[in-house]
Amino acid sequence: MTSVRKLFAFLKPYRRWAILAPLFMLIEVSMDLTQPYMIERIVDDGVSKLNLPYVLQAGGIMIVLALIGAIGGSGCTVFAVWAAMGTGADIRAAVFRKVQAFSFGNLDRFGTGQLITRLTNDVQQIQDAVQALLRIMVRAPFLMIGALIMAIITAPQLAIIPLVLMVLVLSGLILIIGRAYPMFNQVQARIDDMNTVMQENLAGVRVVKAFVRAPYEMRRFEIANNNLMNQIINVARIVTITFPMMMILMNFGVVAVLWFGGIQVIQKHMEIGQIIAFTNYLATTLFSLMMVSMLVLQMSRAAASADRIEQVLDSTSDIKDRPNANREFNPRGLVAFEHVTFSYNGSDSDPVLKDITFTAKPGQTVALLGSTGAGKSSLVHLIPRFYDVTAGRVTIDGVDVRDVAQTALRRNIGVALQEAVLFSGSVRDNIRYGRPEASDDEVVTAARIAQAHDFITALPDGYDTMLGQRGVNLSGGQKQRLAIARAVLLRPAILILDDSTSSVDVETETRIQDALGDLIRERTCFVIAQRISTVLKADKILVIDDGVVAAEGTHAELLDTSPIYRDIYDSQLGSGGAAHG
Ligand code: TTP
Ligand code: MG
Repeated sequence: MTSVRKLFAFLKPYRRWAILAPLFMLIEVSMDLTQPYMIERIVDDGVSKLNLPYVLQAGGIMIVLALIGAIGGSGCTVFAVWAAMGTGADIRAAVFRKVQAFSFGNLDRFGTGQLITRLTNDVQQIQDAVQALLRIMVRAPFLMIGALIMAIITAPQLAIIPLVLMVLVLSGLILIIGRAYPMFNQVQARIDDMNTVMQENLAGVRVVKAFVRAPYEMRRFEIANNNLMNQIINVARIVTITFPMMMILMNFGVVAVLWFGGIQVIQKHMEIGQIIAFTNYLATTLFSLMMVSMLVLQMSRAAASADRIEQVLDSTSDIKDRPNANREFNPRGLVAFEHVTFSYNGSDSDPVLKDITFTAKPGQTVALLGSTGAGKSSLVHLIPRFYDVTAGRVTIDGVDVRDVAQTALRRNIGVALQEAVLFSGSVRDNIRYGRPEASDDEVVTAARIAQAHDFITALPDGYDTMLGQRGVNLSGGQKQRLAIARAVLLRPAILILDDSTSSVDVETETRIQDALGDLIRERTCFVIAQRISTVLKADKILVIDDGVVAAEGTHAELLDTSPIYRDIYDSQLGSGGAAHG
């Protein structure tokens, strides 16, 4: 419940509406409370005494009061909606902002499906709860207490009836809520599961189709979907007995009122109008009590959601800027790994990189070669600090990357990640993603270096062609080339190309390398490759094998000294392979 209190901070900017809503509700409640009294007057003073002018006059007053009440009610609703929607939007923004600050490690832990649920469904729960709270918080208790007092004033002889009923109802509600609360957390967790299946399926729909796994995916989804349904039914089963229970108690109450009240009327201690008003007040009391209980239920569901949102907001990124981090970092690009060991789950799991030491100087192209899973991507991810080393250190121009502010650090590093991800938007916007202010000339230059200019100009709208959701789709190699252009456009001190030409033909790859030549003359360039042809001209080749540097040198040196390199060379370009270069 502490998280609920924390989330209430988000209501603060909207406190004007959050205060006005209950105030307007007070107007409606007071008007509602007068209605049974007016009916009593009309029955006992008007109808019973056949006084028509009195009936008309009192009827007129009733209508006016009802109108005032309606204004109060609508005002409350409007203000409550403003406050709730504003709060919801702010929470969503805060969660989104937090996710932007997440490290790769945080993202690995939460997973996309969960983050989506928390950003949508969980925020929705809170939004609904705030709205309900602002409308019912005042209405239900005031109506309940007001109606109870009015009932007792109307017929003190019958006061025991509502009091006994309320005790019974309250004990029932406490039992129900106590059982329902823990189940709401389960509901949200099932929504997580369903979103994860759905999100994975949509992202990988082509693979699903290619492997004809739709039936399997359907089953997976069905299971998640049914689990969710069953969990909601479980909660509902408990919650739904509230209403019948209330109705039964209420009917008992009415019978009791008519029974005891009838005796009083016969003995001339009470009038009929009093009994009508009393029954009315009794019904209002119990209905309000039920509203309070529904609100409490909704609040407990919102509390479960609030916890989940707090988990996101409270999780600190494991990659943080140090307090005195360098924000004006303009290195030349001397990258050094000093006895770097790294594992994805801290020091307790097997390291994927072990005691890596090497340097890459400005102007050098360092190639990383090695079989899949050897740790090449993991290694370069340490340079922009996507993850932190477990032991040892990575320095740029002698400065530990952990001493540099992340934005300052990453401004100097252009990365084309192994998986080329483009955004919906124009080709141009995709290329200048890292530097939106880049001129059209710069975009074209970058595209030319990446050998993307020709195919871009052949697209229907050239650089303005829209990609993604409702736009053109590109081939794997075309996407890779845009990703290279995007990295190149930054003109970074350090350029990292992670298997960026794996889907590009060898000839185009050579042209990209030649074109890069000018650009990287004073920069440090990391090239990861599976193909040996990609690395032939590198100034330094690191052969990575199972997380260690197995050999280091130029192509010519390695041919002589490294059996592993020799093997790779022979298998790809040697005797049997297609000769190249
Ligand atoms: P990578 O560094 O991704 O291996 P790689 O880049 O050399 O392979 P490829 O040529 O196929 O791109 O992975 C090294 C090891 O780390 C591998 O055993 C998988 C593991 N790993 C994780 O545990 N978590 C992760 O997020 C990643 C990326 C890898
Ligand atoms: Mg890789």
